[in-house]
Amino acid sequence: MKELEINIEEMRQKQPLIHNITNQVVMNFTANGLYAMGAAPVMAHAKEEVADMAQIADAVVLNIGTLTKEQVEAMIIAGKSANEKGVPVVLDPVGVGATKFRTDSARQIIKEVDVSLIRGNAGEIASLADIEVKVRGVEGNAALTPYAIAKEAFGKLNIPLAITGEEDVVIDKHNLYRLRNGNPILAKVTGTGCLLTAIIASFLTVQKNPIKAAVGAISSYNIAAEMAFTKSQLPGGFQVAFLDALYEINEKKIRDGMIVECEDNN
Ligand code: ATP
Ligand code: TZP
Ligand code: MG
Ligand code: MG
Repeated sequence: MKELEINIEEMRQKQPLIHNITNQVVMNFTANGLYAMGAAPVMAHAKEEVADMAQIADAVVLNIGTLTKEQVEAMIIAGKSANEKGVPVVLDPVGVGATKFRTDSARQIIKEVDVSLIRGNAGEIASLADIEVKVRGVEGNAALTPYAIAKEAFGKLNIPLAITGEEDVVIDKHNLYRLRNGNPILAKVTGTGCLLTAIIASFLTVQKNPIKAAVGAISSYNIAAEMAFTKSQLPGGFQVAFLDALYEINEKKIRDGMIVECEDNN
């Protein structure tokens, strides 16, 4: 495989401003995680200001975790405004498949906004693409493998995808990557998926190819999680150690630790 671009140092150099319209559960963790990684967060949700904020940001994150009708409207305003200026937009379809409102809202967003990449768990991505699965709350439980879901969902949505879980699968029309870093404790700390989506957005500000940005971001993130787990194996301590590891992760540690396979997708 050709040497992968990681882009973490360019991202830190740029200190990109990431405009997050995100859920109430993860706002503080997302802001701290972006700072630790080297980006700068701003949370702005009001319909009156999101168009302006999206245009001064380097990337926009739309996360429907605690959505309301007004917030979905704000996301569409922000997304369209970002599109006008070529600012990349990343979607986290939290809980899609659990309720009709979530599914309809996420589908409306991708219809109206040009989204660079969608990051979700297998159940969410499958539900978004109308592949039959059960989603319980914000956790997916799909019978198909993430690999199979990635192929089928990309075929239907035609938007670059990052499906995370024990194995992460990242796909666009040319390539499919399988990534095998991380630690299961990540699923016991709320917001680790949401923060990852925001970190992918920060990598997209320096790497225009969405799936290359996602591969660099996911590997950086999951190797930081492996480092943190050596410091604390309990959810509370892990959360703190993880923020520290995001601050300490570097290109050498990522290249030494990353487990990745790439194949053609055609
Ligand atoms: P869920 O609500 O199902 O937990 P999520 O949106 O929080 O979904 P995850 O799929 O849990 O997102 O992904 C968050 C991070 O945790 C990713 O970096 C992913 O690679 C990692 N991760 C999740 N489960 C595991 C696992 N079993 N082993 C290793 N890493 C994991
Ligand atoms: N409920 C609504 S949003 C949210 C919960 C628990 C946070 C989900 O975070 P993540 O990153 O998908 O685990
Ligand atoms: Mg989670
Ligand atoms: Mg999630």
